[in-house]
Amino acid sequence: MGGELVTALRKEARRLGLSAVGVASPAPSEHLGFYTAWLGWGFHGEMHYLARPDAVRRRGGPAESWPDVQSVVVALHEYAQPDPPGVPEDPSRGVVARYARGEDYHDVLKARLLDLLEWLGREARTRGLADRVQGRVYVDTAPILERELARRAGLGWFGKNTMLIHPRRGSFFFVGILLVDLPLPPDPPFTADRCGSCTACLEACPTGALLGRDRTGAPMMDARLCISYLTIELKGPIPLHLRPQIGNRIFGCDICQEVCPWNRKFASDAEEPAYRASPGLDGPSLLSLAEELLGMDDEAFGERFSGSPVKRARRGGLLRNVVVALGNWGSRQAVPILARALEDLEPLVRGHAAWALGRILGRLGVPGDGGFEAAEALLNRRTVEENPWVREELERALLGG
Ligand code: B12
Ligand code: SF4
Ligand code: SF4
Repeated sequence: MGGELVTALRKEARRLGLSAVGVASPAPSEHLGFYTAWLGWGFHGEMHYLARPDAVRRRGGPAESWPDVQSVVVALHEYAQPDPPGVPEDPSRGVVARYARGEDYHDVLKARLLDLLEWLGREARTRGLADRVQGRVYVDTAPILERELARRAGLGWFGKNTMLIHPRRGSFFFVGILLVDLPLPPDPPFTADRCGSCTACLEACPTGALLGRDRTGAPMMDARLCISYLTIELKGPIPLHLRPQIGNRIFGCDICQEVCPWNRKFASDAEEPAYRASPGLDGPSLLSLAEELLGMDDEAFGERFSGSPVKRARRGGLLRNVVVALGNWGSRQAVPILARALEDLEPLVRGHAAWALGRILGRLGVPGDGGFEAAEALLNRRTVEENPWVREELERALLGG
């Protein structure tokens, strides 16, 4: 009986636009030990919310979040889309990771899961299985090991890039969790490792964030090195040696997914219109975006990016990333806008602008085309700059980066 309901549930999920659904038992986590070891190595960097004791405890299993849970419904929602022509090859344009080009997935997927919960309640009543079904919906909104549950629900394996990979869909999807107080027959867990001898993601990662599998088979990442962390989660300065590696990625990173043969073979453009790129996030010109951001205060930024994942970086963080990308472009055309960024109210922006001008100076030399203007902007700022970290960046930049 429950089996028929799950078949109907999958059909309804497809009708709602979800890509795949699986059911898992709410048993305690098998990966919590790995998770706490990962925290112990410090690989989470400044994502302190991951290490809060209450949040670690709740990762011990879905019942820690909601004691009434009897089954876990895991849904995948695809967001794949092609890069716009010319991107990422053109260094004068910024790359926003696919997941962040459209509307915020937290809202989109949560709404679909609430619809699914309502449907499940109606259906269980009609079939005489329960008078009502209660549930909880989480999309990255509670301390739950979402990917472990997805694997347990039979939806895929952990690739060496640490992504959950579905054998016929690749990995460009979000994971959403619906806990229900209705017993449903669980799907068999996905036990195979389909990466085989492939190491494409490990080789392609520009910062060496992917460390391969440990003895137990768990793929490991030092998140402090991941461009996604550096451009979204890190609120302070980006470590010097990692800035060049970021290239023109201004929000998130998809490289270890782009090179994965499972995405090359199976990822297809998302059906969900809400995930399509919104204007300005589809390979924007770095110069125009920097211009736009420099002309905004925090409030205007919040309005401009309302409903977009990009809002998470805040104005200063996004501008920091754009300024780093301008330095990596290294063109004299970037000098005037970087000279403006050197006067920004936020020290975070001024310090990275100094670095970017230093890179251009180092490349072109003082007498070079644009080199003189870069040196002049740095020297002018040095006479008035009071922030010790920005002063340090200025001194280094004047020595040519
Ligand atoms: C923190 C976080 C990040 C961090 C750290 C990422 C990481 N790999 O740990 C940063 C900021 C770097 C990040 C980046 C991205 N993220 Co993120 N992130 C999260 C978040 C909030 C928590 C993940 C976490 O706890 N990591 C810590 C590790 C230790 O736990 P884990 O990844 O869940 O699983 C580990 C164990 O299960 C273990 N394991 C696997 N097999 C086995 C076997 C055994 C025997 C054992 C013991 C252990 C074990 O290995 C896994 C990886 O190390 C989740 C949402 C959530 N609540 O789960 C989203 C989530 C993982 N992110 C997601 C996405 C989309 C991204 C990005 C693609 C965004 C982008 N384009 O920039 C990148 C991808 C980078 C990458 N290669 O991982 C999706 C992933 C969907 C998928 N297909 O896998 C999630 C699930 C969000 C969602 N709800 O859809 N993210
Ligand atoms: S998202 Fe980018 S930086 Fe992070 S592990 Fe993958 S390739 Fe490396
Ligand atoms: S690129 Fe290769 S090793 Fe990396 S996740 Fe994909 S199949 Fe696995």
